[in-house]
Amino acid sequence: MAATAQAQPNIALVKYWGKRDTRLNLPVTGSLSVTLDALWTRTRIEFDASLRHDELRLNGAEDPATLARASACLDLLRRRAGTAQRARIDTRNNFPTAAGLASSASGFAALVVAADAALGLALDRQTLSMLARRGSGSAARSLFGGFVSMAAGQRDDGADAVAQPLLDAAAWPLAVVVAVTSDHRKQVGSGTGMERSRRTSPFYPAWVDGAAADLAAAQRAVQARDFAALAELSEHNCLKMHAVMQSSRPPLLYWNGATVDCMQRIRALREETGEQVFFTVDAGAQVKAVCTPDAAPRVAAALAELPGVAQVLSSRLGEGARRLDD
Ligand code: 2P0
Repeated sequence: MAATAQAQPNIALVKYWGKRDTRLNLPVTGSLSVTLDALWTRTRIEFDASLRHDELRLNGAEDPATLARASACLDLLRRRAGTAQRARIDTRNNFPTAAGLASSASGFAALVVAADAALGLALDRQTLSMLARRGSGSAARSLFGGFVSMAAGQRDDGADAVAQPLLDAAAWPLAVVVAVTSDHRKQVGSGTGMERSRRTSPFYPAWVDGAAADLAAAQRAVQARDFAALAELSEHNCLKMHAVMQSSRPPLLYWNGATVDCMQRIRALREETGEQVFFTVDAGAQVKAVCTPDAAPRVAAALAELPGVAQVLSSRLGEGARRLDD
């Protein structure tokens, strides 16, 4: 009744920002992401009949908010296994938690894979993706490696709101350089922020209207391995999402000065020195530069020298969530 799993965060190039059902965590729009390799969450779970409550340690410390979300997700797996046993969860990230580096994506993907193994359920990947989505919308994508497509789905029960693999990491081995400009927890979480944008941003309807076309164009760019097309589309989609965030009331301004400096530097590297690189930014101040592997050391050096950049992390694209030996 114990198992360990590892999952890596994913970075969305076509973003998810808005839910059509907050209880089932159903997205309004589809999304497209790349799964990383070097950043990971490792989670060990042990079901124990003597426990009265679930217990969770995140990087060695108790974390009541994460425990509540993890328990709710585990209930879905317990129901399928026909057990009420509580679990001891030990989860670790090798990168800053909840600072816009998608720790909830890798966290819930690792949790469902570990729980599935510990309970002997042997669920298929689509079902695991659906269960991870209930924990965190973006986690559905971390079940798969390389380039991943997430459907908005049409069903009210969410059975078709799942991710699927689009292209293997080996088929287009890009790199991602992350410029960490803040390691503080973000002030407004994604779920709260999305609801605020849906209710208050005058740009939200336009965001939803354009999403399907952005997703289709990004899928074509990935299939054709067309870097320039993917770069243009990804930066457009990212800035459009931030326009929705910033026009919400009260505003969601996740950037700091260094975030903007990184975006400008990345554009200059591409437009003035011809590097194959583009940026994307999520609900946090970190900047992710997607580039060719040969460009990665130069991109990392250029970002590291900017004031306000505390740390630069480099990663290749990686595999989906998987079980580890205990
Ligand atoms: C994404 N983000 O597509 C977008 C872009 C942040 C900005 O998915 O409420 O933590 O748990 O479903 O998955 C972050 O949102 O939100 C996210 P919930 P989640 O990656």
